[in-house]
Amino acid sequence: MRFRAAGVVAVALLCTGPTVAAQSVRSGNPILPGWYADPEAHIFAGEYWIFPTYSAPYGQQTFLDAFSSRDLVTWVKHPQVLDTADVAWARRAVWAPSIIEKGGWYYLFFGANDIQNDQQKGGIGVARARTPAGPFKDFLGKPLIDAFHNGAQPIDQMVFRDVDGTYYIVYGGWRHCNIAKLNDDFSGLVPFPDGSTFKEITPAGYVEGVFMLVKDGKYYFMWSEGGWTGPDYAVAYAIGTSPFGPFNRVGKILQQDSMVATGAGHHSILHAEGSANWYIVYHRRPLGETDRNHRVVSIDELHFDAQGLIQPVVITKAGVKADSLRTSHKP
Ligand code: FUB
Repeated sequence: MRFRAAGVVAVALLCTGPTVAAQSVRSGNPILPGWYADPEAHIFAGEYWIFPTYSAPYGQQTFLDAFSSRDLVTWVKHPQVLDTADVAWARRAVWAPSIIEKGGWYYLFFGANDIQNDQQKGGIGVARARTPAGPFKDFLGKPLIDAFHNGAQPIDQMVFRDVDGTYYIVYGGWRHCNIAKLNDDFSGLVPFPDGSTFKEITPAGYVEGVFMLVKDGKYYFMWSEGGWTGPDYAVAYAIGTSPFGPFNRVGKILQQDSMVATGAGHHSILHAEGSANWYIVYHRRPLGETDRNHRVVSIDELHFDAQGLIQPVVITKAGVKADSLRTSHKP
């Protein structure tokens, strides 16, 4: 099913050629149809992909849809790439997918069941498939992380590949964030040299929704803060010299705008290697919406200044210009 955002602005100037007209098309916001949240955006095999949480009451969050695009404007829905029917231990609250390709497999890490204590079954699981469109099947038959460590609820994971090729999982709700090292086939965790498996790297203000990237030797640690059910949900960030921090808060980069939307948070960053364009993909609540689950996925530009600081994001209804992977980016 192909979808173009309702707000798509096609400013095709009458006397210009097709190139200018194509560049004038904008994505509009939101970019995905329906209620979705916690989007993680990627580029796989020459296409943009977004993996969001299906933002419904917990009992209905039993699957994940994915979306692909060649230009950030037209999105194709891939329904139910993961279904709890294929994950014996997961029954609800399937949240915040994080996906990474390795060795011909796509690994999808997800939270399930929203466990409140170590006696409950659930946590962070791994499923894998040969294509980003799935179908993803449970890889371990049990959660990868099934308990609280350092106070972190096992949700909101992100898999991060460091510049030396080491893969880490960073995750955590309830105001605590841990980092752990993944083993080669993502079937388990490898203890650090000091014997610990989970290291806490929580910056001041952290609530949930961690996203990490490395750029020009700087480790950017971003997170969501405020309550996700309210208007003040926001994204802040810190910069460190390694994935272990220490991460000192720099400031907020994404928040509500009373003219555009409320509750802007739980984001990811999208960037094609060699491109000058950086994007932030996030969820927000349309003006006037107060239902906690009525969240929509949007995209806007992200800018770094000359010192590498992230400039506050201007959230928009127009979204971003069409950006075709085939034409605009160097390999
Ligand atoms: O979508 C469910 C939860 O809401 C996520 O895990 C949190 O980060 C918040 O966005």
